[in-house]
Amino acid sequence: MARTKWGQLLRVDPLPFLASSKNRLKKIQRSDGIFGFKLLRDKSSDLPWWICLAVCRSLKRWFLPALLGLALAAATCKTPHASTAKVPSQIPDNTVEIPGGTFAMGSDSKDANENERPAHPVAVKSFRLDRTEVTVDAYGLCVRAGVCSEPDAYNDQRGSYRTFCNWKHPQSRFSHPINCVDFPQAAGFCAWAGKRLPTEEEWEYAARAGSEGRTYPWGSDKPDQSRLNACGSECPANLVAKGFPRWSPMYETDDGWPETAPVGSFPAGASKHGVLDLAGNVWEWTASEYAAYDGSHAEKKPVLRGGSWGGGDPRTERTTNRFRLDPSSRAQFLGFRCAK
Ligand SMILES: [Ca+2]
Repeated sequence: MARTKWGQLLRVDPLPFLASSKNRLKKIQRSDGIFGFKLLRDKSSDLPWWICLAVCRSLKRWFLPALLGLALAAATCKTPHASTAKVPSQIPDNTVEIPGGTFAMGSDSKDANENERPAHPVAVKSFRLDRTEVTVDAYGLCVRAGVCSEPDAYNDQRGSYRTFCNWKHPQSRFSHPINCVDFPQAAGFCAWAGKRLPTEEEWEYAARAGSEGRTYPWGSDKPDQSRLNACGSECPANLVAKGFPRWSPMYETDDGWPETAPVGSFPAGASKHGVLDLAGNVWEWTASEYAAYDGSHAEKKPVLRGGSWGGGDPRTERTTNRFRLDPSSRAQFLGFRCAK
C-alpha cells in the first residue's frame, strides 16, 4: 500500500499508474477536506473499481471519509463504459432524424385499450431513431466485444422456445432482429453503440408521424402481408409443426415469414420518416416504465411497442398500443431498436 501526503488508504500510487496506462486520475477535494481521485477510465481498461477509492486526509476521521469515498468511487467509477465509450467502428449509423414537435399521445378511439386513454398532448424534442431493429449481426459484435451477454429463451421456456431465438441460428438469420433479449440486454447494447433506448413518447411520436396521428406507421390502411411481418397464413402451420398450439392469423395471406423477417423487409410499411418495422417483426423495448396516462397507477415494468411476428390481432399493431413486461423477460417476440 502506497503512502502519500494525503493519507494511508490509497491502494496505489497514482503517478506510476498514470505513466503506465491510458487512464487518467482527477484529484478531488471535497469541502470537508477529504481528498480522493476520480478515475477517468479508458474503455479498454479492466482495472478494478476499488483502485478509485478515495483517500482520507488522516486516520483520525477514517470511518466517515472511507464511507463517503466508497460511495464516490461506486458512483463515478463503476458507471457503464458506454457513457464515455467510442462508438464501435463496426456499427454503421443507420439512424434517421425525427424532428421534434407536439402531438396527441394515446387514443380515445373505440379500438383503444384502457391504458391508451386519455389522449393527451406531449412535446418531444428532436432525436434520431434507428431505421431498423437491431440485428443478430450487430448484437453479435457486442457479444464478441465482451460487453453484451448472449440472448436466450426465458427461464422455463428455454427448452421448448429456444428454437425461435435467432441467436441460435446466426448464419441463416444474421439480418433478422435479435430477439430473446431482456431489458438490460437491450439497454446495454444501445449504450455500447453510443445510443440509448427510445422513450415511449419518442417511439409513438415517430410511429404516428407526430401530429398526423397515424393509426399505423404507414397510415390508416389495415395491416396486411405487404405492410408488416405478423402472423399471416404462413404462421399457424409453422407453429403446429414445431409442436405448439395453432393460433388464428391476422390475415389470410402469406407474408413470407413464419417467424421473424430480415429487418427492413417491408418497405411499404415504413413510417413517414422511413423507419421500418415499427409494426410487426418483434416487440421493441423502450426506456420508459409503465404509467397509466390518467395517473392512477404505475409499475416498474418497461413498456414495449410495435407488435410482433406472432400477432394475430391487428389492434396490437396500432401505434398507440402499449405492452409492458418485467425487465427480466426474454421471449421470441421481444427485440429492440436504439435512439440517440
Ligand atoms: Ca409472418
